[in-house]
Amino acid sequence: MLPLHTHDDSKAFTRRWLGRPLARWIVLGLVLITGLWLLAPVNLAFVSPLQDVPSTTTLRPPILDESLLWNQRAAHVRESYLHGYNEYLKYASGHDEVLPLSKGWKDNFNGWGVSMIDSMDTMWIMGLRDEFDNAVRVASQQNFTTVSSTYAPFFETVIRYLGGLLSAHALSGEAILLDRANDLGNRMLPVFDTPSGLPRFSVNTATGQTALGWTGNAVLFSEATSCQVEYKYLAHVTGRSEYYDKVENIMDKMYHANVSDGLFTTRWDAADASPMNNHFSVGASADSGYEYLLKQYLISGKTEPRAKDQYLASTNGIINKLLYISPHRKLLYVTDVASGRPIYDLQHLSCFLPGLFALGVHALDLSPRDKELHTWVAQGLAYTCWLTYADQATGLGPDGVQFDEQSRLWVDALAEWERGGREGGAPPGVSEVPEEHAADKRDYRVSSSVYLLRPETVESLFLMWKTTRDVRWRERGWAIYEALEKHTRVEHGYAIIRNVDQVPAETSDDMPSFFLAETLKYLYLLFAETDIIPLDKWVFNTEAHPLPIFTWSPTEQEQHNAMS
Ligand code: DMJ
Repeated sequence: MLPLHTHDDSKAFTRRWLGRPLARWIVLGLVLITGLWLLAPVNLAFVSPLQDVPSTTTLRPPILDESLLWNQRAAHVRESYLHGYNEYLKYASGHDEVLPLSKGWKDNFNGWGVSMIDSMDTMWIMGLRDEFDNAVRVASQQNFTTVSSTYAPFFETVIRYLGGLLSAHALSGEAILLDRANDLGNRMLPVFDTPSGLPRFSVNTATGQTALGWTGNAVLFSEATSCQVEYKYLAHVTGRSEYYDKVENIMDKMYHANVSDGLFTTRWDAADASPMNNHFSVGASADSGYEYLLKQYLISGKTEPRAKDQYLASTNGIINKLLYISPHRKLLYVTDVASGRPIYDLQHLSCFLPGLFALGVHALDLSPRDKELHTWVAQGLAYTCWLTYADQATGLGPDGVQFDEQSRLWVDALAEWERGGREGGAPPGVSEVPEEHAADKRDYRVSSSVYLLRPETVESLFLMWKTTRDVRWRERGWAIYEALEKHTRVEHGYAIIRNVDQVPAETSDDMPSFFLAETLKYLYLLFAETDIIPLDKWVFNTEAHPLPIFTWSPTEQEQHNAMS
């Protein structure tokens, strides 16, 4: 048997080796290679910050198998989904949402189990087949009728339930899910029985009676124009043109409305489809209306040119009228404008917009000028939305911020930069400034400090990553995921927090269904290495439910053209 080396033995062994000329050359060579490797730019980033490596991007040692790392990260998100969903099943099964602190439940969306139906496609995408099969069994028993005097809110029921069922059907092929979607879509049709065809706020799905909501006779732009993707897909798969006619009539009214700059006010009169106020926004009351212009064009296999033309006109209006740049940090943001005056706010809800612009650049054949502009908007806005997270003590983003009134219209700053010969490389609002932890140096104050587990920023990060392949968007998503785990995960699910700039975070007793349906789905898809939902084959509804792109048959197209 060979004797084991002692400490002294090994010293003598080393001396003997280095005494040989060949060994000396080998050692020298290895030292040289290591030295060169350490000086490589990728490694320098860990020693001294390079200018083009923003401090807000998580730096970590390079790893050999990037794919493995990202798939592991996706697996973490799947575990998070299971934690949230299992706690929902344990304490709120059959109800809409779990109350994660008190182990209670609430029925805020008709009591049909929205957390389950809203996230069936998440289960499918994550490969959770047992959970999915159980959900199909439950959904197949659901008759989607409201009890006597209650009304289903049309917009929320469409985006969460109808969108959820259709997507789960499209992904899995389960016929019963289409049957249930068709039944629900049909039960909601009475909402369109208004003089203009703009939908009423809610409907009793047992009796067909409809009701006004908190806005009275006014219909919100987002609520009137965020049912088209779902109903048109339903028309396509069932062959029922009535579904198409009802929702295209609304678009027809909007295409012919007397609006300036391609922008739609937030309130519309159900009597004659005329604008009722002078408030413009891409946030609350408007958001998905703009989103669905592009998405109707894409889901119809680019066979609805009116939707694309309106998208281009509207994005032009957004660029010219709603984009502002902050005075010191030069942050690009999108504000509401009321009676011609900017409000200087940025809502979390508006942070879907950079992702929409990125999708437009990716999917449309834009003119060179539009391509350049839309790319800048996507980058600048996505970065600002991310910074509103990175600036805070928790690393999570507030529901609303109020910018400094010294902000300027972005197009003015842009024109100045172009007149000056495009000095400095990046246009104003597009360079990436560092995060800022001092509240008085941010160029904005937090106006709504809660984080409601909303998806819009991670949705945009997902689309930025998919359309640019710039890994920094992915890394930022990971930083948000880590913050979510640290500050919102509780024993019985995930809980919204009261103040994003306060650590330890104080949680509140709510876990909205869109956390399972959207936030975790977008994070999972951002990290998963496989392109599970390719953007040229699927279109996400505004609740993150992917629906397949289709084309209208020539006869259908003829019928549609006759309508327009
Ligand atoms: C979701 O229900 C949808 O994304 C909707 O379009 C806007 N608001 C919530 C999430 O914040």
